[in-house]
Amino acid sequence: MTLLQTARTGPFAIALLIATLLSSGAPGAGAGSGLPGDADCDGDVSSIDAALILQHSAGLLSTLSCPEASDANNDGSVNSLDAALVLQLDAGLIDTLFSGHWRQGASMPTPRTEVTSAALDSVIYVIGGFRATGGNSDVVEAYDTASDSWSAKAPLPARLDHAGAAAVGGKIYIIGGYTSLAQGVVSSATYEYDPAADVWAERAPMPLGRAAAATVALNGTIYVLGGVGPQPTTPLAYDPATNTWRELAPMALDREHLTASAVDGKIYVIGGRRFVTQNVDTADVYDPGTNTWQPIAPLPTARGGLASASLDGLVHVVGGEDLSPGGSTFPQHEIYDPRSDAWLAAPPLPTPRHGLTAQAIEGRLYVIGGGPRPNLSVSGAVEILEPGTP
Ligand SMILES: [Ca+2]
Ligand SMILES: [Ca+2]
Repeated sequence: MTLLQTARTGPFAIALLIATLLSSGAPGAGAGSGLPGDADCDGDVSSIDAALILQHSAGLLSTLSCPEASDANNDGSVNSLDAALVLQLDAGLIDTLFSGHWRQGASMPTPRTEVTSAALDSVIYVIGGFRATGGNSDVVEAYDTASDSWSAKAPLPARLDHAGAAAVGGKIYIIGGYTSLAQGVVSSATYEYDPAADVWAERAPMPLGRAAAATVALNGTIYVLGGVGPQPTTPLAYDPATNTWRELAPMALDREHLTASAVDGKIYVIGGRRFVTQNVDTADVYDPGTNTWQPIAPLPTARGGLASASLDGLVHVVGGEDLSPGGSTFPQHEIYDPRSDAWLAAPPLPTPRHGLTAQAIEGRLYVIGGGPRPNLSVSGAVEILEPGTP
C-alpha cells in the first residue's frame, strides 16, 4: 500500500496515522518559511507537517500556521493529498514537492480538438484537429511563447485529426491520424514541415496506419506508440535522416488515445483507453537502447484523451475524457517522477478538456486547445503553468 493510498483510506486510518506521527514529536514554533508542505512554518518539511495537514482536513484542527504552505501541491485546497505528498517527500520517495500555478495565454485563433503539436525554439505549432462544426482540419497555427501571439502557417497537405507530431533537426513531422474518423479511415502518411520556408513535403509513409497514437521524438528518432490501426501493439520508429521506418518490440497492452514523453533517454507511455469507453491507468517505460518495455507506477487517474510533456526531468500529464454514459472531461494534472517511480498531484487544469496538446518550453508548460466536453466540443484555450506560487 502506498502512502497516497494510506492517506485516502478513511477517517480511522487518518486518525491512526496522526497518532503515530504525533508520537514522534511536537509541532515546531512558527518561523514563517512558506516552504511548500511546511504546515507549521518551522522551516522544515516533515511528517509532523503531514499530521497537521491531515488533522486540519479531518476537521480536528481549525487553523494552520502556514495555510499557503499547507497546500503542498498548490492546487487551491488543503487535503489528504497534500499530506500524502509531504509524507512521500519525508520518506525520500520523491525529491521535491511540485509548486506551480496556471495563467491564461492568448487564445488560439481557430478553436480545435484532437489536435497535435510540435515545438521548435520558442514556437509551438498546433496542427489539424476537429473544428467546432465537426469537420477535420488542415489548419496550422503557430504560438510564439515569447510574444504570446499567434500566426497562421501553410496548411497541412491533408485534413487530419488525431495525428501525431514531433520535431527533429529543425523540421516538424506529422504522422498518421484519421482522414475520416466517421468512416474509420486511418492514415499512414508522413509529412515534413520546414518552418523557414513554410512548406510541407510528403515523406515515406508508415508501414502500418495509425491514429490516436502517442508520438514522441528522442535522439533524432520519432516513436509512434499505441493507437488505432493494424497491429496496434507494434510501435513504429521513423528516422528522418534516412527517411525509413522500422517496427519495435510490442507493447503489453493494446490501447489508444494515450500519451508519451521522453526523459533521460527513455520514453514514458501513459494512460489511454480500450474499446472506446474503457479508460486505463496503464503506464510503461520503453528503453530504445535495449528495445524493451517495463511497467511503471500506474497513472493515478485512469483516462484517455490526455496530453503530456516532459519538464525538468518530470512528465506532466494533463486532461482526458470519460466517454462512458454521463462521463465528463478531466481537470487532472499529475506528474510522474522517473527517479522515484512515483506520481505527484499537481494544480489541476483551469479548463478540464480532452484532445488537447502540451509542450514544455523554458521551464513552462503550455496546454493548448481540446474539447471541454466529451466527444465534439472545441476550445482555443492556452493555459500556461508557471513555476512557483502566484
Ligand atoms: Ca514543518
Ligand atoms: Ca492541495
